[in-house]
Amino acid sequence: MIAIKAEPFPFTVKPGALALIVIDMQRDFAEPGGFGACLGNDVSRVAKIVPDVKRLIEGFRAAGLPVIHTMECHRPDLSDLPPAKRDRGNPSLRIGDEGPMGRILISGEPGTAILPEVAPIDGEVVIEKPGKGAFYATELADVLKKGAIQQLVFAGVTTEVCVQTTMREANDRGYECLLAEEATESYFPEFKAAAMAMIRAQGAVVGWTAHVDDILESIAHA
Ligand code: C5J
Repeated sequence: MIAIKAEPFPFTVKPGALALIVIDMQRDFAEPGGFGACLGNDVSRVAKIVPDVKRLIEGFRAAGLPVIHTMECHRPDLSDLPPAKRDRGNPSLRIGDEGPMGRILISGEPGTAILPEVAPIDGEVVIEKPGKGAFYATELADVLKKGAIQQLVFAGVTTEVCVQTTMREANDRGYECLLAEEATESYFPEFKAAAMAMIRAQGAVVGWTAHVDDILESIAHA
């Protein structure tokens, strides 16, 4: 039996049932001129986790375990962008507007792409999602069912928005969820800390948290 050292207690790995899901590691959230920066955020915080996300991905690939990537993005005609999402807040550029890396958060645009260091390789599933959660209006549930996946390790950004939303959706659907601490980030350190604490509270009410080194050490034997 393989168990990952985790909080609030060890995460027992089910053979053949574990996958990594990397949430929204896109240029639009990590680079100046993208959506994250247009909202006034310090995007260098996201860029800093790239090496840890990369080694987690490489560990899953080396162990022969599936890696799934998500991208927050919308159709060019904006038909999947509710006005309530487009009009929210006061960004310098809104979703769909032309920016320095192409149209903000639009499928196929340069800025919407996953960062090259953590980009998918041939055979890996990429889920394009119009919402914060990766189950809403996507094929993710079918992909997981087809792969007999029951457990998900989470990485990516941002911890308290798209990562936490997807973890909660997955938890309600019966998946066991583990968040990789150094491989996730928020624009707000206090929100990351709060999300980590909320997830593992009350005996793992949403899931577990663990260090990247401990996950890699365990999956090398999975
Ligand atoms: C946000 C995300 N924060 N990927 N998206 O708007 O977390």
